[in-house]
Amino acid sequence: MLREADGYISGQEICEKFNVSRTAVWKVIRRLQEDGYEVEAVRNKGYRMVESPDILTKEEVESCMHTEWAGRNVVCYKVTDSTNLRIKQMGDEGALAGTLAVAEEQTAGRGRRGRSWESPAGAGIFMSVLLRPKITPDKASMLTIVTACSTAKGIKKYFENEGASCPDIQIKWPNDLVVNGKKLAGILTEMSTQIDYINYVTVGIGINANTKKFPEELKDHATSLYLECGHMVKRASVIASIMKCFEEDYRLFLETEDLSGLMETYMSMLVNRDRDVLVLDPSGTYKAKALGIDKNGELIVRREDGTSEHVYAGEVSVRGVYGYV
Ligand code: BT5
Repeated sequence: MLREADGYISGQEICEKFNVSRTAVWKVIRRLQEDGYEVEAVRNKGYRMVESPDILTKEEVESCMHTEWAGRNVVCYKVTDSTNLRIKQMGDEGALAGTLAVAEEQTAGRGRRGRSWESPAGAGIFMSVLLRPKITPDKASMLTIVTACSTAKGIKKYFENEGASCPDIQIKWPNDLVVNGKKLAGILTEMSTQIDYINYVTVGIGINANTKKFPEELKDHATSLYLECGHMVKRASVIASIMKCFEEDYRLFLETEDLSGLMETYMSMLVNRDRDVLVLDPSGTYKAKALGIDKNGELIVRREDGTSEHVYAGEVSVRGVYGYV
């Protein structure tokens, strides 16, 4: 109510809405203040929320969320091993599609193919969402592309709503968001399947939001929203903005079960487009020009002999000829 109110909201109104006493309202206001919310209390006017802190509690994240189903049921952890593992467990236990796990810190943050994701306390966004798409398992890898698209758009929308200018976010196929050639975010899509049936999909998103410093081995290749724009972001609002874009992009994806509705946006952000890349194919690395993606999310490259290939993210990675992008 405080967040949605335009100005002051009277204690009486809150009491009536929740059918509680004035003292109960005051106690909750005091707790919010202890959590870092700046709530002004003025006699004869009521309460007004002046500022909310950058914390990731269930209440904070849910009160920012404006979606229909994605991220409506939020589970927050101060510390957990990996939000992807938490969502997998909830997926096995029958949780609803859209359930979102968010952590302030991960002790075993995971990247693709056994790599790890640096997840220190307090500054990053580490979240995973549970999906139950009625598609065949071979189509699930496209969800990484869908999510990369929504994450980039969601971050841009967040800055737009704040009236601030957004760093130039690009996508390195398939799953990295980059700014100025450095990695800002990564996506990890995992699934539980039968032979021809998806039980559920876990989409994990890691974003360096307010990170000020990276460990030695990452500092040349990693960046954060804070480092790029010079001020802190409200992580709960960023999460809500991404979920809003995701809900729309996911709907578009399910309509055609391919990326035809999203390709144009994805390609407009594709950092590799029209660039020379090294294709790290298990049968040998080769140099090619990246042309774009097809509607299945494969990268179309032109080899030096003029032939084109569609490369699949599950099998190959690409690097810039001179470095990471
Ligand atoms: C990814 O893997 O980029 C997927 C990252 C997904 C992380 C999220 S956080 C929420 C959810 N729960 C999880 O446990 N995971 C997901 P990949 O493309 O394999 O990239 C991993 C590589 O990125 C590492 O080997 C490092 O080189 C680099 N890296 C690790 N931490 C990083 C960070 N915080 N920022 C930038 N680069 C990082």
